[in-house]
Amino acid sequence: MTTPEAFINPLYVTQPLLPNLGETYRMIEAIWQSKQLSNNGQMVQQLEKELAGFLGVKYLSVLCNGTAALQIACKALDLTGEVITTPFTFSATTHSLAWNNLKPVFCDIEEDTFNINPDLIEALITQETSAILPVHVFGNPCNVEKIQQIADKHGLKVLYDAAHAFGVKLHGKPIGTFGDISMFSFHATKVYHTIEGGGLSCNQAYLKERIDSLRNFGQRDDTFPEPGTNAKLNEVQAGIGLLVLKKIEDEIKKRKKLTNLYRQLLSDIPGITLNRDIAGVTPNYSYFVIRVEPEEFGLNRDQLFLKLQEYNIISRKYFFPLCSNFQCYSILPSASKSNLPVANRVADRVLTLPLHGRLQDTDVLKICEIIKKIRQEHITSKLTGERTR
Ligand code: T4K
Repeated sequence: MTTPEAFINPLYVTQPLLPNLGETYRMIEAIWQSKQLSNNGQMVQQLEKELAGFLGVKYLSVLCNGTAALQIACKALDLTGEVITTPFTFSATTHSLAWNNLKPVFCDIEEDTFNINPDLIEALITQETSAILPVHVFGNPCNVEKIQQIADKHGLKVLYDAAHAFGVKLHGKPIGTFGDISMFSFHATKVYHTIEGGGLSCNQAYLKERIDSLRNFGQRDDTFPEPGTNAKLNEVQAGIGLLVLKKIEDEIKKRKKLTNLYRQLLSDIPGITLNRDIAGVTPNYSYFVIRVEPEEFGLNRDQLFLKLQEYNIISRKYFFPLCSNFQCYSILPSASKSNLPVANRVADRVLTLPLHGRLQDTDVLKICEIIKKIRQEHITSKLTGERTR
């Protein structure tokens, strides 16, 4: 085996897709000339139009970030009481409920998709339940059909956290068309971004109107029928979003190629399992996630994470710790480890490796060689230790 050296510069889990600087300058110049910097200007309106087209959704509102978007979606849907959700997600999903005085009720996840397990949802429904908040984790669509059947049967709303699922389709149907509202994150770490930003898609005009009013202080013309907040996206970020959108298809193509290379090179390592394309899904290759089984691999996920850092490979433990194990939620009855065995097992084993369009094939080759080398060295040192004992 070759002995790969550490990367000279850190290899991050992601790097933002950057628009051409000349084009960015011209975009900013146009905004300067218009002197409209915020409050639903030209750029925001154009971005909403183009994104709705790209995402194939009927209505789309852009907001200042995905977290504020989720918080506003809870209000727009008049959610009350309890909301059934997944613990295997970024903190923002659960926090958005708590910030609306809603009680998160954690449901365990599926072993293969890491998404909420629809077979376990009904048992968690009470008189207080108003909605289900599933997450399309790493861009893999949830079982939307089953979730909708449950929601319809019990009169519940469905709010999807589609933060990772920009451009994903299921059997040709755009991901943002399922449920009552879907939230997309346009953060710099996402496959598509507006530096910071978020989007809410929905199929009904009254919801779009309510979202647009809630993000703008609750104002409708000169009236204030309800209290809102300020969650608007500004013109410069919307302009960046328009430029990034031009590059998104090429970015996804590059990520697909790198993902396939990773899969090819990591497929035969004992104890490493990989995420696969799911039948009927048009993926966006937003993350490359491996699952480390310590008994077979030799090292556990945390050991591998630290070893990779020695080689300047900065992976991420998405999503560890589980939201249900946060100090602020662990007291909830649904947060108990016995209620969430799969989520707890998965959170201890997953690792997200670098994936973005500027990564080279040679980088992926080297990362995979390093993972193999780390395992080999561990096995060799263990054997040597046993022999000398
Ligand atoms: N729901 C879900 C399921 C989510 O995953 C998220 C966000 C949300 C809701 C909320 O959406 P937003 O309110 O954020 O729109 C990151 C992001 O901050 C967060 O947006 C994201 N999920 C989460 C999964 O990941 P960190 O703490 O991992 O970010 P950070 O700063 O460590 O970035 C990771 C790597 O990316 C860095 O090592 C370097 C690189 N990077 C990052 C930034 C910000 C860059 O190269 N340039 C940059 O500008 O949370």
